[in-house]
Amino acid sequence: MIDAKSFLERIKAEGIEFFSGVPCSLLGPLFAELQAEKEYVSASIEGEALAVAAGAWLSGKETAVFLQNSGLGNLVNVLSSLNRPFGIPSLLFIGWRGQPGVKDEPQHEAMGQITTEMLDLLSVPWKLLSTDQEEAVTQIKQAIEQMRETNYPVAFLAASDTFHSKENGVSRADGGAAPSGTKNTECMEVAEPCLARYEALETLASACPSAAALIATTGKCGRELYSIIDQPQNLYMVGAMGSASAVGLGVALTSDLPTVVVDGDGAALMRLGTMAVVGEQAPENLVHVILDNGCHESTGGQRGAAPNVDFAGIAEACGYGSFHRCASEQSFRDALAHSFRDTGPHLIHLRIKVGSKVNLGRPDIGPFDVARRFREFLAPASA
Ligand SMILES: Cc1ncc(C[n+]2csc(CCOP(=O)(O)OP(=O)(O)O)c2C)c(N)n1
Repeated sequence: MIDAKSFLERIKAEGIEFFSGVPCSLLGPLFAELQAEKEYVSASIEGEALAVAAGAWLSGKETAVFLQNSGLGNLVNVLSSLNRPFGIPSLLFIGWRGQPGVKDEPQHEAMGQITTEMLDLLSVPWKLLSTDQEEAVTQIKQAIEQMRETNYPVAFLAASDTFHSKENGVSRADGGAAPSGTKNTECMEVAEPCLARYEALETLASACPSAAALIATTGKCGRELYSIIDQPQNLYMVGAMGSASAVGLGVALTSDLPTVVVDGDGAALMRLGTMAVVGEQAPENLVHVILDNGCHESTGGQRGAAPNVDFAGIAEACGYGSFHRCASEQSFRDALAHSFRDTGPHLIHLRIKVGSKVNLGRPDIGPFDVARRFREFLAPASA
């Protein structure tokens, strides 16, 4: 295994000065170290990370971008129409979820199988990163030479257990300190957040009309909802990070039932444009709840792209019918009651504490069956 801290030092010694990325739990120890770097940009989506790195290269720096292979699709446009024509190199470190032969979650299977072919198709040379530190550094020296010659990114795939951290654990600890500096804007409820995600989901589950469809975002949100209540109208978005609100929009536009999207701040930022589409389409039955802990808690608590985002203000600007800023259980309950009573779309921005249920399991119903159960609930007979 490679020690993340000294590995990063070695990369820097080779001339890589600027870093960007979107967290991956396989690279958790590396992200923990990156957070401490002044020259690290926590991006909202992988293509943005690569484009920010391109900007840094244009101003004279050499760069590395860190991501999960589930975000490889989000890189394609930037790779092919920015890095390629402009001849801009970068080192890519990609956590390889769903690596063939390695047991992983179903949402990682398809991309795990085609990751190397995707890179081949995009003409990105790649190597499996050695788990031996010295060998890995040799690989990286070669890759840096190669990217300088080809003026194009070179990638490393990191299998699980490639990195460890002497100083940081794998879970909350590897996110470093909890994100600080959450701004109390005039309109933000001044109180500190008092609910954890699990408690917020319990409150939500108890306040939802029995006929409401519930779509829970990628990561621990769906897993926690499942552990609170598993029911046919729950859709656990195990993958497609950022797409819960778009799926919810599709449901709300085509069904009369109240439709609740439970988003994370990281996921909402990854596809922020969807809020404009929700505002424009204006489905009256959509309740969009953003549980904002200011970090990517599911992958280790890395600080998010923008801890001070006023999601309610964005909803207002996008034309949502109502928008609520909450931090307490009571204000959340009030916002939910209002949202289930009045005409939407509604946005509830609930600031929550960092932290997850201990010994959290995973749904033992797979995504294929969840989708059919959900569809049968919304449209009996068409599943
Ligand atoms: C495209 C893509 N990039 C990265 C990931 C890895 N990933 C899974 S959950 C998650 C964090 C989600 O953060 P947020 O939405 O704020 O929810 P929280 O975990 O804090 O509840 C990340 C980065 C992913 N699944 N897909």
